[in-house]
Amino acid sequence: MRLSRYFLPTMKETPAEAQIVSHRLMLRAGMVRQASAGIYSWLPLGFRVLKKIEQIVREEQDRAGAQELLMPTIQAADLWRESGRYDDYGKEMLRIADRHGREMLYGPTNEELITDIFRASVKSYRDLPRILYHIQWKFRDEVRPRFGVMRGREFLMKDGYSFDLDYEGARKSYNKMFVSYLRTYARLGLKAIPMEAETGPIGGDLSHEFVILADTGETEVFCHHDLLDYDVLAETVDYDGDLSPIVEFWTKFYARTDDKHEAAAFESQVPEDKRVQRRGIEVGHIFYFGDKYAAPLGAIVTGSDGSQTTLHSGSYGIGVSRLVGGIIEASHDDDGIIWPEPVAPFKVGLINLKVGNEGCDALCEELYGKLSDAGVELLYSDREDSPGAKFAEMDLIGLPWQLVVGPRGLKSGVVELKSRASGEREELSPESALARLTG
Ligand code: 5CA
Repeated sequence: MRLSRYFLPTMKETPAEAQIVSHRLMLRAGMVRQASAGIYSWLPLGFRVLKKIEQIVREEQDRAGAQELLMPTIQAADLWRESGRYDDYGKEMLRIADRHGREMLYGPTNEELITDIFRASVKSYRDLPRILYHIQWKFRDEVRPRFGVMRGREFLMKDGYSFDLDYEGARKSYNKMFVSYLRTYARLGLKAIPMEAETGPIGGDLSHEFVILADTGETEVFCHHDLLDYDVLAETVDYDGDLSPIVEFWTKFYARTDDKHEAAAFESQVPEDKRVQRRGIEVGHIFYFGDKYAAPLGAIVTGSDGSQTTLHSGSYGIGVSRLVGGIIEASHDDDGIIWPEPVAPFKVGLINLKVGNEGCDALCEELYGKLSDAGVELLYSDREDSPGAKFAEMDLIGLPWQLVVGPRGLKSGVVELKSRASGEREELSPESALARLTG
């Protein structure tokens, strides 16, 4: 993509309304624009990141055996009356009437709707277990939407739902999601720690929040430092095997959010030099809630012995749009964003320091063509701005690699390759730079 044609409305000034760094950088880097309080438009650069995150989430859900579907954003109030949550949800639920005066709502979550789909079509234990998920916009009329996409009113969530015949089966599904979440966040370049947590309006008695550490996080968290040192992706996972050892490993350490924290237990279970007390961002939350929805909605199947059994379920959420802000909170410097490569909107920023110089233009065109042909996603800074402005813009939008072509290097046959994360610069021949970026 050529910058001269790209819609990238970056801002030099720091927007006054943004209180935290990720919100400031998302506005400055032209990733989002506020449409109204807690509701955002995703501009091309931000949308690319959102899609990358979504795709990694999808791949790890699929790998764990979950199946994607798509449920609507608008739901019927009557279904929520069956579970009793229509009244319980209070003002956080956006309630709408259609032209016939029928009560509808913009879904804050989907336990009722998925249970409705399930009860209508699944009648036998033979059709179990199943884990279904979708990636869909939610609306919660938060009292205090803030911090940009971190606490929005409209936000993108991956929400998955498991259906099993009994507790043992449900526990296996829970473990699959637990392990797949560890992998998902690791692939996003994050260290997310599963923590014992309250279940809130979703309900149930078994629940973990996945939290990344960040000073701007809304929750206070307490955990054992060893949880931060573990390399999740080092081992391959067999989702058909017994996952309980992995879950037991992660849950044997003290890790709790402030709602569940007990100072005495923390001090007795964690040696002083291993105690981590920080703020964190909740990037996912998983719940086992048994028959909380299946019972009132009548999601019943015939068991192998012919008996009628109510389904056991859990739900599993990932804050996809919140993750965009969360990743920036975890990965930035004074100059801007530092995207982990798997979620970067483009891998390379190609910088032509002297647009109009024949040699620079020709080499840039060649590199642009070859990198594009090799499938490398790149943004070509081809406008007649000053070198300083070009570098500042590239640092702000945080692409992992900057490939710099200038008249001085051209004379000695070299280009410069800069890593945004380490700041290291290297002079290379154009061929070696190409090999590096395509290899
Ligand atoms: N039905 C369950 C799981 S599928 C559920 O709704 N869980 S939740 O309420 O914990 O939300 C799941 C995730 O969505 C949270 O962990 C968080 O990362 C994200 N999330 C929740 N509220 C917001 C919000 N207002 N803005 C952005 N992300 C949010």
